[in-house]
Amino acid sequence: MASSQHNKTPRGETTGLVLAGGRARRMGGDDKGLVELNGVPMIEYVLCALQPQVREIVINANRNRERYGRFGCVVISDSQAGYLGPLAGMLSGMLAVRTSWLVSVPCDSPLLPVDLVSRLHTGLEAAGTRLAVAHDGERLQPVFALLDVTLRDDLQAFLAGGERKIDRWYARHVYAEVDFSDIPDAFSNVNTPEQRRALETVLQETRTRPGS
Ligand SMILES: Nc1nc2c(ncn2[C@@H]2O[C@H](COP(=O)(O)OP(=O)(O)OP(=O)(O)O)[C@@H](O)[C@H]2O)c(=O)[nH]1
Ligand SMILES: [Mg+2]
Repeated sequence: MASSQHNKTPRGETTGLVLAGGRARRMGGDDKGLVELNGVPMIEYVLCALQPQVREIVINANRNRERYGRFGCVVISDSQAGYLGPLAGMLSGMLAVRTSWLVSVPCDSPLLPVDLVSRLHTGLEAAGTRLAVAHDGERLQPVFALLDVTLRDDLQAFLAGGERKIDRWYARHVYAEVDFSDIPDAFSNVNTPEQRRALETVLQETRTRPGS
């Protein structure tokens, strides 16, 4: 077990949550985290990039739990059934973790920034907020977020009120928008078979494998 001193660092106090609980309708309903990019499940790229940045990783999946379990992480399903959207996954993560902070990332962004967590923490501390969200220079990337776990009661009440939209929940809070305009491509995500093929080509050209 890591020492208590180590755990007081931002990394030591942050759990990674990989959101893989969606329906992937634009991918024909395939379970996106398990869809392969050049022969490797998409989620493996995300896990390799995130692992050095956090204390532990939780995978949020609503299908194929056994297969996701083979990646060596805790796997949790949404605490509320019905595919209520990414906020449902974030709440499930916040209810499950043992750290003070949760960083959420989607399973379909294999080029995830290797300094995502440190930059989100820096932005959050500078702004003195409980929530920090990535911005790629053009738009907010709402599922790339650092959350203080004490926000869970507010999120639970929001969802219990029938709300679903992530932007509307963020609008209830003061949050830090953290600038990643120097690396906008790091947020490329794979929603369709065409995007999958295009990213496979990029990965081949740059000889990118998980963890490289
Ligand atoms: N836990 C959970 N995660 C979700 C849910 N809906 C979407 N997500 C996640 O939110 C992230 C961004 O969503 P999308 O890229 O639109 O994925 P998706 O909803 O599976 O795909 P589409 O059905 O094609 O929109 C992905 O990591 C999804 O796994 C949900 O109902 N529950
Ligand atoms: Mg997506």
